[in-house]
Amino acid sequence: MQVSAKEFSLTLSRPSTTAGPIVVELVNAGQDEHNLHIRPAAGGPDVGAVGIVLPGHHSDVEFHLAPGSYTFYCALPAHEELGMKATFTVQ
Ligand SMILES: [Cu+2]
Repeated sequence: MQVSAKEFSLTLSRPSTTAGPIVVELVNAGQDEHNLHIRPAAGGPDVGAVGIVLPGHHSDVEFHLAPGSYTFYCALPAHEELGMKATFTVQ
């Protein structure tokens, strides 16, 4: 799946997937640096992350997420509050 990041939103290519390995491609379509962190939607510590991607670049990371609902967000200061978050479900 692809996650497109810009100021200030995250757009997911799909809202859900079935359990199993998933490759997340973080594409920085904006003008600032962004990253992608994943935490359970109910809260708690991060279960995965894609490091900082520069504008115009992308990074692919494979995750193994247990079934559940997750929040994808940019962990740079204030970026989540400004709108860089989205919900993703693993069935
Ligand atoms: Cu960001």
